[in-house]
Amino acid sequence: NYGTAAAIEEPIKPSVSIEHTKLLINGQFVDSVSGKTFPTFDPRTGEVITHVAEGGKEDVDLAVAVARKAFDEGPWPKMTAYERSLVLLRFADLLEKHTEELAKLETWDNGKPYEQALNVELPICVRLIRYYAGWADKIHGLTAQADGPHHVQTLHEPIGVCGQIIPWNFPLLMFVWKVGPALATGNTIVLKTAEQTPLSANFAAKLLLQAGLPDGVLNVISGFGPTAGAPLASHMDVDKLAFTGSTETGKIVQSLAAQSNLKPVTLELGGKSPFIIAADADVDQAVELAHFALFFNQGQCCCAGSRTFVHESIYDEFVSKATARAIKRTVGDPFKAGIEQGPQIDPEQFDKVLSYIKSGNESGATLETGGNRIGSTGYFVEPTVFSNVTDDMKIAKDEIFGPVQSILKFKDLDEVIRRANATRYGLAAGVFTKNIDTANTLTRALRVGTVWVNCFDVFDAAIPFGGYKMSGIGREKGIYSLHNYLQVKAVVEPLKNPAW
Ligand code: TXE
Repeated sequence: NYGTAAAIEEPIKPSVSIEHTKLLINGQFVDSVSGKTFPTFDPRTGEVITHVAEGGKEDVDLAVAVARKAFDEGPWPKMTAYERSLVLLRFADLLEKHTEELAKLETWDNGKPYEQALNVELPICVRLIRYYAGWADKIHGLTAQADGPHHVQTLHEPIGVCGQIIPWNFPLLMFVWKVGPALATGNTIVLKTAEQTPLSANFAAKLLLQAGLPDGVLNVISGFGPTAGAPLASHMDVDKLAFTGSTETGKIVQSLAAQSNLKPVTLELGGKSPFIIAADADVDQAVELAHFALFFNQGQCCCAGSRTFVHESIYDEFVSKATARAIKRTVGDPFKAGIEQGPQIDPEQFDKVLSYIKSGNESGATLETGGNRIGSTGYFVEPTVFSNVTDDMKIAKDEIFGPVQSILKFKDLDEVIRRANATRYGLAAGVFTKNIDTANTLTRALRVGTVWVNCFDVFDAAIPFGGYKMSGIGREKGIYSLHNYLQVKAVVEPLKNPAW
């Protein structure tokens, strides 16, 4: 019963005002040099929410020059680490104070359930900023033993001006994942938001200014990939690039970085994560977790458990229960209480998801439920389940990025390890079993950046996240993210009296 989607004919109007639609450069919200703007849309209806300034190369140049000055002349990198930590702590307090407005903007611009934005994502953002505030004054180098009569120390210094490009699936979360560690370590930033979702990051950037961030330390450009993202990736005065998005665009930005000034690049890209359910699993619990692993955030997660591997002994029961769970999923206006699934982000993603469903049907997978658009406005897709999916099908190989669960059958552990690893991606995996040996075997054998055992999508600030293979380079969150934003300087001094 997908009747709830009818609610979108009368979309709930969010009670939040949109104040920041311009580019943030040097502490001021300004028009773009070209004066151009572009619309951002409500995915529930496809209607325009507002127009935002469209940044281009000239704006990126201005923002980088400002960030360069703020880095070279200070005060940010030269402030005490404690003062930087206090700015981040005040920012976290402000995020907490404005949680409802931020969550409303996030749902309006992105379509994700408001309850998810408010109760899950915003608290994670606040916690992550506090986590990196805690690191700011705990960054220090080492002393090393040299063979000769030398005193050797390492200084861990900020890397400089950081270019950061973020996607639309978790606009605010991606914003804090990027700026948290970069600011804690004393860098300055030019960040480009995704063209689909510019609103919440602008609001959050304003809060950072209120928290005491000096002008020019964080500059935010809204705009499109080729015209605003590419000039940032290829800028000669950007010292480091961090990107989250598709593997295809990841290749482009890495190549732009290499062809310009060889700036180091961290990439967090796509995935096709296996979720492996062993024969001993409690089927009801496995169904619920596998459902969450795939359908969370409309299936628009880089780490979505999008290949559900189920042991043959429980396969039929699992398929029938997973289908029942998908049918029960509440889809509708994401501002409505109790709604689990809102619309896909935009017409491109909506068409992409429907075309993969078509491909699943054509390749011989069994469509258990779903498969269609819901309603006639916005980008709502029925929760869809395919069984009898085989490894060679496109739906088992490509990142669909939508609410489409593909259930595959396996016989034994060696076989599922081989099949789970037979992909160009390596972002994450889920393992569901009561057997510790099965869990240990799988956690070691899977070539992925995160293995969630009997859980999924646990995103504490301290847990590193990133991919093997074509899912990316480097890790975000935790202590690991700090390394992306630090240079190591070796300082070598002769010892006058080597005996001491
Ligand atoms: O991604 P893009 P899109 C995957 C997912 C999705 C597909 C396409 O499968 O269906 O990617 O989504 C900027 N130079 N993910 O087209 O293009 C762009 O403006 C510099 C997985 O939205 O990678 C945006 O800010 N920048 C993913 C950002 O890159 C460029 C999240 C991401 O957009 C650019 C999103 C260029 N030439 C999509 N072209 C994840 N890892 O979570 C685009 N951009």
